[in-house]
Amino acid sequence: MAKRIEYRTCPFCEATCGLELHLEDSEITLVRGDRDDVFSKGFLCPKGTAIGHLEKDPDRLRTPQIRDRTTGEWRSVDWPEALAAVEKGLAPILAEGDRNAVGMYLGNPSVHSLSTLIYNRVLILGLGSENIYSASTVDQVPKQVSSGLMFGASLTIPVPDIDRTDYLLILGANPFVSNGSLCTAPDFPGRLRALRARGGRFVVVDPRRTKTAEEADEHLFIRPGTDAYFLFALVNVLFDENLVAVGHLEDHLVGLAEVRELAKGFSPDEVAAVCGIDSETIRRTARDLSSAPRAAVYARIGTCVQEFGTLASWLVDVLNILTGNLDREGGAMFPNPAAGGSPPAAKSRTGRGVRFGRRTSRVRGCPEIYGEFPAACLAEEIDTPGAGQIKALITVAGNPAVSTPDSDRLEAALADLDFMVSVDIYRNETTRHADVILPPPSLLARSHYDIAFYQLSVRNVANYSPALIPLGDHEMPEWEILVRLGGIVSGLGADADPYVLDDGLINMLVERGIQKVDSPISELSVEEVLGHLSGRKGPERILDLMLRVGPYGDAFTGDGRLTLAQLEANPHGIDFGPLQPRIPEVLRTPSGKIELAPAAIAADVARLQAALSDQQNGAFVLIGRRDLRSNNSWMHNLDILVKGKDRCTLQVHPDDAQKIGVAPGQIARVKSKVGELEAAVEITDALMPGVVSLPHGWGHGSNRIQMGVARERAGVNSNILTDSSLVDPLSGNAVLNGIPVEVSLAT
Ligand SMILES: Nc1nc2c(c(=O)[nH]1)N[C@H]1C(S)=C(S)[C@@H](COP(=O)(O)OP(=O)(O)OC[C@H]3O[C@@H](n4cnc5c(=O)[nH]c(N)nc54)[C@H](O)[C@@H]3O)O[C@H]1N2
Ligand SMILES: Nc1nc2c(c(=O)[nH]1)N[C@H]1C(S)=C(S)[C@@H](COP(=O)(O)OP(=O)(O)OC[C@H]3O[C@@H](n4cnc5c(=O)[nH]c(N)nc54)[C@H](O)[C@@H]3O)O[C@H]1N2
Ligand code: SF4
Ligand SMILES: [Mo]
Repeated sequence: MAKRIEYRTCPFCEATCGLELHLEDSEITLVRGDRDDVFSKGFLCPKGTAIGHLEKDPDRLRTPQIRDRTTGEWRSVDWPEALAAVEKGLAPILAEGDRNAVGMYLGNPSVHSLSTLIYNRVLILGLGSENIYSASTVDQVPKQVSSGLMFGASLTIPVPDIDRTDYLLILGANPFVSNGSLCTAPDFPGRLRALRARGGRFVVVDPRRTKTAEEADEHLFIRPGTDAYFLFALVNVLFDENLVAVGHLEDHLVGLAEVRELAKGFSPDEVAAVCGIDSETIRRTARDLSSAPRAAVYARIGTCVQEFGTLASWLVDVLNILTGNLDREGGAMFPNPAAGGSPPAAKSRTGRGVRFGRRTSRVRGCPEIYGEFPAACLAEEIDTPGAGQIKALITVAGNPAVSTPDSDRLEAALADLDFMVSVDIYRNETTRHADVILPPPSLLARSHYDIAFYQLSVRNVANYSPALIPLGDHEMPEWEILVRLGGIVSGLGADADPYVLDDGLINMLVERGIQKVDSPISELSVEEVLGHLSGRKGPERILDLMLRVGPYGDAFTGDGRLTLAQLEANPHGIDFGPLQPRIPEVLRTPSGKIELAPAAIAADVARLQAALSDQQNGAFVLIGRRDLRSNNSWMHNLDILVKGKDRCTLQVHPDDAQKIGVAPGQIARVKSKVGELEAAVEITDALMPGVVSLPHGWGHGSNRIQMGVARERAGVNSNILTDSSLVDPLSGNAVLNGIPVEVSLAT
């Protein structure tokens, strides 16, 4: 193998940048942005550059680990021993007859991996438990709920067409740092600068003057958690000033009159004080939005992890629709991904829409959303005795002990489980509670294709990265780990042949693919399709199927349209061009139209209205923040990313610092309803007065973790302060921003 250059899509965030990797045997010697990547064109960020450091990190687990419950000691074991231990731990619990006794938590990186995206489903099916949790409910699920109700499917989410728009209103997102979310756009900063360079404008609404806000044409400070009021007021102005112009959407929507009615109680004058944005600015923003030739409203996590997350997410698209900007160039558009998207609807153009609450969580009665319960309910489902209690947990690529609200309670609950197994690359705050940790192989030994994020992409592109190095001696492919776990939980046993199970899976998928309404392969037999797919196994075989039945696929005709082999021949990716209008073919609602005022959402407006009068001022509220060199909780063990000055600081506005009596560098005590912690103070006028900010994902102080670098720069876990009893009722999403806190000088 020796020295060579290979190309790979970076899996660390949603931007899908192309990396140019210089390899010497299995070692990365240099990382650059791939200038020929059809989408990222050479852009990369410090996290992408750090891939070599992650590969080399001595703390990254390379062999399965077992913890001795009496001594607390960990030892490396081989795969048969590890899997036997998992079987021994889970089998008796499942044998008692309650599938719900085993819960599962799926973390964020599992959406960034081809293997986990496909095979987590297999594991969930095999497990048959209702206790499924994921990072979605500390993140974007409000957007999935509002989009599901409006457009008919959970990932039918419009993305701002930032490359062609003239005006972008951004709320609760900091893409100069995060590189974008629910909007896959490598070099998001460059794209926003290009927007300004061509004479367009962008406006940022955020309680903090972020890097994105600094580069914007205008920044509006907003009180945390009040976006739904602000957005409703914009809607109110559009109706009030006769600026509603749905244009080409006219025949494709229902509920316009209801929205007009719902917005009546939210005039700029009524909401200005609560939002901290004066009413004239609100009116002007509504006019700017409506008069821009092409405009889009884009909102992200700041508008989701709050009490009115679904309402805010819904209002964003209401605005895109009322200004006629949905589904048109330069507005907010629906991608048409090469794999995994919604194919054009059948002729009737109606769908089943989405349904929630088919069951409710045992302790709190939270409705199921897209097959999951809120992560905010996980601790209580473990620590509350009774029938249906979670006794064992499987985690895949997640660190809920740091990432979900009321961490102290969850950590205590994890410590109390009868059995826990984690598929993870580190022994961290969560996985230290496991009995067995099963590590996936080196990233370079895994193939990659971003099934999830091309569904949310500002261009239709496809890029596949093959495995670049062979599996190491003690490594097991990530998909095989999951299939083996599936074998265990479904009673087939740890020794069930994963390749046989995988053959069963592809058979089922092919059968379904053939039977689908309007299937492009309805004329083929299962055997014929399997024949075309032979030569591949595991995730690659399934990906090939998905690509070939997708909108650009060859449908096994060999006519030159898309196959996995083609992507293999194009290591810089294939560009299918800018987004195209997709209404009505993309709609899956029961009416076949855009549901502008879904009943569940309309019913929640009363709660928003009621809260308008009891908004209290005075207390401090806590928000989070991200840093370019962090990735939630798990990249803090790479020295290259964490070196330099302390980033886990409590940011305080100068006026507030004076009130509290704290100076830069002093330690402040921060106390919420559920917890308290201490953090060093950083004083900055980038914050709105009354708002303090602490990043999430830190708190690596435990000597039971095996992350030497992270432990030295432990920081504090901000989710000790967040309250798991607070969720957005429509989506079950946790409230992680706008947390009332008391701040004082630590004594
Ligand atoms: N207060 C507050 N809390 C937040 C947020 C916030 O803004 N504020 N943000 C929320 C958001 S958006 C998210 S997405 C969640 C994230 O929540 P989680 O997904 O629970 O946490 P991560 O920190 O992403 O942890 C990822 C885990 O995956 C492991 N891992 C990394 N790569 C791999 C891999 O290739 N395979 C496997 N099997 N494991 C791997 C890591 O070691 C780590 O244990 O945090 C949320 N929590
Ligand atoms: N460098 C880096 N990149 C990342 C991650 C990371 O940890 N580090 N995490 C990845 C993940 S998992 C995700 S989900 C994405 C998230 O990507 P983004 O959504 O862009 O996330 P943030 O950078 O946290 O920006 C959220 C903004 O919301 C603001 N905010 C807080 N409360 C409110 C509010 O009530 N209203 C409004 N309008 N704004 C509010 C915050 O001040 C912050 O600036 O980033 C991804 N990319
Ligand atoms: S922006 Fe995201 S995808 Fe691009 S290099 Fe950085 S972490 Fe990787
Ligand atoms: Mo996230």
